[in-house]
Amino acid sequence: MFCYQCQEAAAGKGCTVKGVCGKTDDVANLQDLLIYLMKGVSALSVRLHETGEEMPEVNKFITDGLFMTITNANFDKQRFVKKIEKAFRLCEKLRNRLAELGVLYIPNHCKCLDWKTKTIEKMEEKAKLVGIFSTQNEDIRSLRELLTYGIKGLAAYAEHAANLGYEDTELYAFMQEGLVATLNDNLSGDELTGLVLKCGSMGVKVMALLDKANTSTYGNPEITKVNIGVQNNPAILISGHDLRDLHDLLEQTEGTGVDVYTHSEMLPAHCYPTFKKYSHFVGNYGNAWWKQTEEFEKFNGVILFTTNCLVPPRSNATYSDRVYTTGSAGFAGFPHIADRINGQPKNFSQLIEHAKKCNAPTEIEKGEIMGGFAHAQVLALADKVVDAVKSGAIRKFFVMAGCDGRMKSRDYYTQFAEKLPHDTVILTAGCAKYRYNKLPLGDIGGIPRVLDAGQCNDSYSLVVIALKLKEIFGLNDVNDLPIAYNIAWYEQKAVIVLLALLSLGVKNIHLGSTLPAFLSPNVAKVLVENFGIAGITTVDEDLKLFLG
Ligand code: FSO
Ligand code: SF4
Repeated sequence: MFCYQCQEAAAGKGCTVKGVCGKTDDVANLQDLLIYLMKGVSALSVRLHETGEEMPEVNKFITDGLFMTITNANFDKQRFVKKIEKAFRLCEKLRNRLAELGVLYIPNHCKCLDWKTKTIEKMEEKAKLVGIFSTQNEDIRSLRELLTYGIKGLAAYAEHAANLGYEDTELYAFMQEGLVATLNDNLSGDELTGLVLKCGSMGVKVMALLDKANTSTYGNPEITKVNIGVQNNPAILISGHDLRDLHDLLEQTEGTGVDVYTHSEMLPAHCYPTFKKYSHFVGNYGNAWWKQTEEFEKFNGVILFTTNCLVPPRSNATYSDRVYTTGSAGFAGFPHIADRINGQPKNFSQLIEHAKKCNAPTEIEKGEIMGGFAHAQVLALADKVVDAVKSGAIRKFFVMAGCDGRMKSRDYYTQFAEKLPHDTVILTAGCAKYRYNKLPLGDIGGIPRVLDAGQCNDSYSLVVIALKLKEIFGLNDVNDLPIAYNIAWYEQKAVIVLLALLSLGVKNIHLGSTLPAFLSPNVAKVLVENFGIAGITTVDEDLKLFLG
């Protein structure tokens, strides 16, 4: 195996024996094979689009297949085998339809279109030949992978929006065209860079679509204090990002005596008006994803993963028989709740019956944290915020959105937040917030010093806020605002968020805790020269730099 798609890539280079994330060699290879086959399916599908037709089944397959290969989403070998078999069937179906339409020539014809097998052994053999190193040139490889990872992030957000009935065929078309572009040996580095930037603008589109899906369905997030203690009922802990799954679960647990808590990235759900109505939706349990192995032991109840970040349980874990997955998430041995059929709710009855037999959660902390500062809520407070900036009460905003991770070096973000001067405000989104959202950082004239917009996809909210402030202050350039960007990344959804910010012209973003291993020195140089992207150093040095 070779994988370097996330921030934890072994030794800052890539995982070769087993993923630091826990992904095994065979699963990593099958993920490579699936990506390879999805390029073939996409080549056929793009050709079909040219005739004015499309197959919704293919859009769903590509979106879901990409999402399943994101870091920490799916570790279940059998699910990848099934997906690979589905790729063969879809190739067949697309070829037949194209033949009916008289289309025989497929540009960028991928060798994967000529390869097929029925055995897992042959899949495993083939997988070893189609990984990242099948592109020889280091810079082209880097750009192809950067594009692929951006598209994976895009797919994740598109899937959440689609689950709520919001779709945009342009996004599906771009995912497929982007995958096909990675097969094209005639594309120059500049052309691939152009596609990477286009991927960023698609990122803005998908986040806007998901924002519309979430807020039209569940209302605009409101300032909310979220309980982090526990109650006495047995409970289900829901993790991941999918709000439709949460909604189905809340509906089905109502009146059963089973409480529902959020974990990690599901925390912001408490701020949506629709979800606030459920009295058994009682709070958030624990912290960012990587603390789950410790926290799930104490939760005592049933755990449901709707997406990443799933950490394989230790061999002596006591909670392994209480975990379920659904959607793109998967882990061999954890029961998987099937997809919804024709938009009908998923069936969570198995989890609910299981939860009833469990003990109530053990309290690990007490108190409340505040959230709900998505764009509508912040813009409702715009006058207050603008006055605070004009009077000098707020000197600078720090966008510290992104992801958390288990590396010790991530303490940087806690210390950075602690050492920020009292006339600064942190704008956050994503699980990065857990590094400082429980610190007593206070407020500035009633404006909390940590404004949490929500999940990583709600970084879109931060963009809306920045653009509105630019307008209010009559500036021509978003980079003239008193906003600094000190972003923490971990996996591929953070890649699409970063590309989206670049496509909006945001410059001088600092990215940590380390720069991506998949950036070749030349590609990194392009990002530094054109966008001022930089890494992080020490808290004190960076504070000096940011505060000028
Ligand atoms: Fe975090 Fe995981 Fe939301 Fe990611 S829980 S790391 S960028 O999946 O998606 O922020
Ligand atoms: Fe390594 Fe990250 Fe790939 Fe997992 S996803 S194998 S940790 S680079």
